[in-house]
Amino acid sequence: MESKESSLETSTPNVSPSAAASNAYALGLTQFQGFWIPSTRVPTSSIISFQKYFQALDDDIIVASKPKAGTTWLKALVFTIVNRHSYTLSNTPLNSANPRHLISHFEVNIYRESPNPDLSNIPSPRLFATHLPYPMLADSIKRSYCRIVYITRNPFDIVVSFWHFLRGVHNLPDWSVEDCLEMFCRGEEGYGPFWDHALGYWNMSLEKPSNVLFLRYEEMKEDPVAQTKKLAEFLGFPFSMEEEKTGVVNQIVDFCSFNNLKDLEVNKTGKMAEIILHSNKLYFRSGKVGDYVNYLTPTAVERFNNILEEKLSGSSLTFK
Ligand code: PAP
Repeated sequence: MESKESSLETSTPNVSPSAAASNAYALGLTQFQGFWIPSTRVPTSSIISFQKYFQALDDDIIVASKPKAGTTWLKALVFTIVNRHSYTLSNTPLNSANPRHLISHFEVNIYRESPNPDLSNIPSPRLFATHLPYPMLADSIKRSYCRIVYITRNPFDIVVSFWHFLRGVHNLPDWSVEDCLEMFCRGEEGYGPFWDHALGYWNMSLEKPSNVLFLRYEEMKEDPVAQTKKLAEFLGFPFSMEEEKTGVVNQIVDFCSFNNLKDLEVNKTGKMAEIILHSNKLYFRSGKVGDYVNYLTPTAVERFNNILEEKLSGSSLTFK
């Protein structure tokens, strides 16, 4: 499905940096069903419509994430794995469309554009995405056997990635990375708190491992071939021995890599108009693990780390 998505999930077109530093409402966030929703971009009415009308099919595939956790990468991989018998890497739509245009978000695109869209003509398996936390998913998803792939990332890198993104989209020269981190410490960022978002999917991945796969950006960076094989297996599109022998997995990994995607013309110069116009290239900044050390002081890291430890205590979920 073609979408007109931008992925500015936590902002309004007129963010006030000083107010934003101290007040989630100034960032256009609304507390809804226990999470902070960027309601100027994602009206709560579209979430309610999604919850009310979406009818999951057992072979649906849903890419779930918090913004800046690796959504673009995971969408590229899922799309390529599932469609590899329909498209070669030379003629895949990914050569001319940013991954976020190929897998639409329930809340950002589909149910914002229409309260009860007809999704019955989408070829199977239908691919969807969401930034919503697990508790906010439509009940039909929770009752079905559809597959959810969740990606998370070291939250410090998410903070830095998000801060860069927001500054790139808006003119926010005075909005510091410390202000951004403060938001995350309070759990008042879009779709936050971070810990509750991650815990929801983590717990479901333990409870229903054949329906929820929990991936980490860092592990994908460390061994993308193994993680891509695991992903394909989970999605029900495992690689054959023949494909492994002929290097198909490596080719897909290389195609979906940061360096390849960022150099595609569509991602270098393409733009996306939604509430405001912004460039596809904002989704490809540095693609590194641990870049936060260049932006956050050890004291700031320790402060957020202590909060995370407390919030995640009692669970088996940890972040290095
Ligand atoms: P979104 O949820 O708003 O769509 P998302 O794709 O999750 O954003 O995050 C963008 C981050 O993923 C950027 O991280 P950075 O700011 O730390 O650099 C971006 O560079 C990174 N990214 C995008 N594509 C890839 C890829 N193919 N491989 C690895 N990282 C990627």
